[in-house]
Amino acid sequence: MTIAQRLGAIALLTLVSACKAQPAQTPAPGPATVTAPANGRVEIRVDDQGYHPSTIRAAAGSSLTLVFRRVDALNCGDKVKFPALNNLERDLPVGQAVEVPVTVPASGALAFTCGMGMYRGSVVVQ
Ligand SMILES: [Cu+2]
Repeated sequence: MTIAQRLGAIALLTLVSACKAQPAQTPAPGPATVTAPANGRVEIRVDDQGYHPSTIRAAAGSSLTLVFRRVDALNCGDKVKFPALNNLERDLPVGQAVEVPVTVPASGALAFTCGMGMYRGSVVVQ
C-alpha cells in the first residue's frame, strides 16, 4: 500500500464516521430496485438511508432523467456526483426536485454517490 493509498483509506474512514453520526430514521418505503419507465423519468428520494431506489435498471444507450429529491437536511446527500461523467456534481437543496439527464452506458453501470461517496446508487444496463 502506498502512502497515498493509506491516506485515502484514512480519509474514507473519517467520512464513514461522519456519515454514521447522522441520526437514524425509519427506512423509507419503496423498492430498492426499479426498472426505468418508458418516458425515462425516475424519481429518487434522498434520505438518511441513501437513495430510494438505489438501483435503476434501464436499456443500454437510453436517455433517462433522474429526478433527485432530498427530503430533509438530516442526511449527507446535499450533493450527488457521477464519477464516470467527469465528476458531474449537482447540489440537492432540501425539498427541491433536481433533474439530472443521463445516458445509460452501453454496458455495465453508471454509479452516483453523495458528495462524500457514502450513499451509492447506480443505473444498471438491463
Ligand atoms: Cu455522505
